[in-house]
Amino acid sequence: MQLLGGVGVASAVGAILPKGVPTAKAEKGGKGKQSNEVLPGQLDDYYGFWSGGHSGEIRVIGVPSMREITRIPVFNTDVASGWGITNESQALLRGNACGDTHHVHGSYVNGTYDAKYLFVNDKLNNRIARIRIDYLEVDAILDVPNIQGAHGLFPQRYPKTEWIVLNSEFQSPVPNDESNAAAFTDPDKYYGMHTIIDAEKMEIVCQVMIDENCDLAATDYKGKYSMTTSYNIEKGVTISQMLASDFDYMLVFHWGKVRQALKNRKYKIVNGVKVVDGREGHSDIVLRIPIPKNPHGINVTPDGKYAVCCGKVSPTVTVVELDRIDQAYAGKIKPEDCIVAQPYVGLGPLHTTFDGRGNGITSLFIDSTNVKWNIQKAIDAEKQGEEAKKKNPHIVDVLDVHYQVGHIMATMAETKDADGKWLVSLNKVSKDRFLNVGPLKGENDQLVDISGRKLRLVHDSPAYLEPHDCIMVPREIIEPKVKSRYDMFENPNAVTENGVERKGKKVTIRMTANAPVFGLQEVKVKKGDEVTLIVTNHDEISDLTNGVAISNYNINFVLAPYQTKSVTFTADKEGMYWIYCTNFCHALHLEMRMRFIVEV
Ligand code: RUQ
Ligand code: CA
Repeated sequence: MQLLGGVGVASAVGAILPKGVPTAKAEKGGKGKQSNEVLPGQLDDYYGFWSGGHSGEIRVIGVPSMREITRIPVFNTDVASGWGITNESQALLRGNACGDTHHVHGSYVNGTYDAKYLFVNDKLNNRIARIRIDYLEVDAILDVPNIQGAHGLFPQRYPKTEWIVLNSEFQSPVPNDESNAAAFTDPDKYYGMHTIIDAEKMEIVCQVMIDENCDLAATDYKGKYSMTTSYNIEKGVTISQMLASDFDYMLVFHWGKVRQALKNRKYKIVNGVKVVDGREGHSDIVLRIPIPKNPHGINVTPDGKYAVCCGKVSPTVTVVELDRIDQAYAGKIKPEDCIVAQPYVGLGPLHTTFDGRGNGITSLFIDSTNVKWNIQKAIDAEKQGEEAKKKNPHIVDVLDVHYQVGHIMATMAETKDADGKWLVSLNKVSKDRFLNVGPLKGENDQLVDISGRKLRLVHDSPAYLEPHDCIMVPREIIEPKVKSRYDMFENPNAVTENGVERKGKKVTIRMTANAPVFGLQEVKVKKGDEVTLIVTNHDEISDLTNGVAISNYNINFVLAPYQTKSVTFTADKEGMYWIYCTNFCHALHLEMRMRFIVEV
C-alpha cells in the first residue's frame, strides 16, 4: 500500500551500509577524544538515572565512570534500605511487592530539567511514581485504572511540567470488571489509553481512549502536543495479528482539544476517571500519521522541530515535522504530509537520541549497532528522490555494540540543551563481554564518546537485570538540589523524646537513634500486642546511617541523618529479642543494641 504521498516508502530493505566508512564530512564541535577515567576522589560530570526494569527500581550511575553510586527503591522491596518494610513505604506501595520500571524522566522548565522531580512508570502494576530530587526518594505513587502495560511516559517540557502522559501498551477492556464481562473475550472492545496526569497533585487529569495501543511517549517543546507510537492498530491479540497491517500510526494528542473536551464535559467517568473519546470518527483530538510497521521509539529533536519514530520492523526512521501538525489537524494537508524524511538506518531500529549538532543516533536491535545520521541530509535526500536516498548520504558513522541494543541515550538529549558529549547504549545481551556468571547473565551498558564525528566505544559496564532507559544530567544541575540530611520536622512523627505508650493492645515505641546508642535500652511488651516502633536518627553528621533490625521478627530498615521511619507488627513470638543496628555506624557499632522483651 502506498502510504506516503510524495515521500518514498521504505525501499532500502536489505541494502548494506558500508560499516565504519563514514560518508559525511567532518562536523564542527567536539574533539572526539574524551576520557572516562575518574580518578579516586574525583567526581563524575553527570548524574545518570537508570530505570531498573523488572527489578522495579531506579539506579544512580556516575557518568562517565559508569560507577553505580546508589539505587532508589521504587516499586520493589529493598531490604538494604527497608523500602517495602516500613509503614511509610508500605503506604505508598499499597500491598504491591514488585514493579517494572522502563522510563525515567525529569521534570522540566522551559525545555530543560529543573531538578525537582523524576518520574517513572510501572508497566507491571500500572502505576507512576514520583521521586523528589532533594532526597532522591519516592514521595508519591499513583495507581492508574483502566489500563494495562503502562509503558511510555513523558513529562510536559514547556513551559513547565504540569502534565505527564502515560501510555497503555496493552489494549484491554474498559472497564475491566463484571459490569463489562462480555468484553473480556472480545478484542474489538479492548482499548488503548493515553493517560494525562497532574505532576504536582499526582492525580489523573483524564484519559484519552483510542482503539490503537500506545507504546512510547513524547511531548513537544511548545506545550501543544503529546505523541505516541502505536504498533497494534490491528487490535490483534497474537503476534501475527499485530503484524497484519503494512503500516501503523504515530498518534498526536492535541492538548488544546483535550482541554476543550474537559471544559465541555465531553467525557464519561470510568473508575473515577474522566475518559475522553479519542477514537477515529468520535472526536478530532487525535491525529493519526501512518508510518511503517510496528514502530517503537519516538523522540523529539532538541530544537523541537522533528519527532523521530523508529521503524522496528521497518529498517527506517520516520521524521515528522511538528510545525506541520496544526495544518494536518486543520485538514489543510494530509497527516502523512507531516513526514519529511524516511531514511534507511539498518535492521531493527528502536530508539533515537541526539547530539545537539543536528545528528540523530539510532539503536538497531537486530544489527547490534548504533547508527549516527544527519537529520538535514536525510530531509534533503528525501526531496531529491529515490536515487539520492539510495546512496544513504545521511549516514555519518556506524558503531558495533555488544549486543542487541534497546534504548540509547545521549547526555541531555531529551532537553533543548543536548550537549553531544556521551552516549550510553543499553544492550540487552552481554554474552561474552564479562566473566561468565552462569545461565542468567546481566546486560551491557556501553559508554560511547560522541564528541567527535565518529562514535567511539569507551567502556563496557555490566548491569543487573534490567535497565531499559536512562537520562544523564550535568552534575551542576542536580548536585545543588540534593540534601545530605532530612529536614527532621518535615515528618510529623519525628521522635524527640523516648517513650513507650500503651492503648489497650496497641503499643507505640518512640525512640531515637544516635550512634552508638538507641534512646531506649529495653522495651517490654505482651505477646499478641500490636507494636508500632517509630525511630528518628538524631545524627546530623552527613552519611551517618543507623540501622534498626529486630532479631527473628523479619524487620529491617535504615535511617539517614534526621530521618524518621516506623514499622507496625504483632509481637507474636515470646522471648527476648535483640534490636540491633545493621549499618556500621561507629567504633561501638556492635554494642549498639537493645532488648525487646515479649512477655507471656
Ligand atoms: S521501551 S520495552 Cu523503553 Cu524500548 Cu520499554
Ligand atoms: Ca501492527
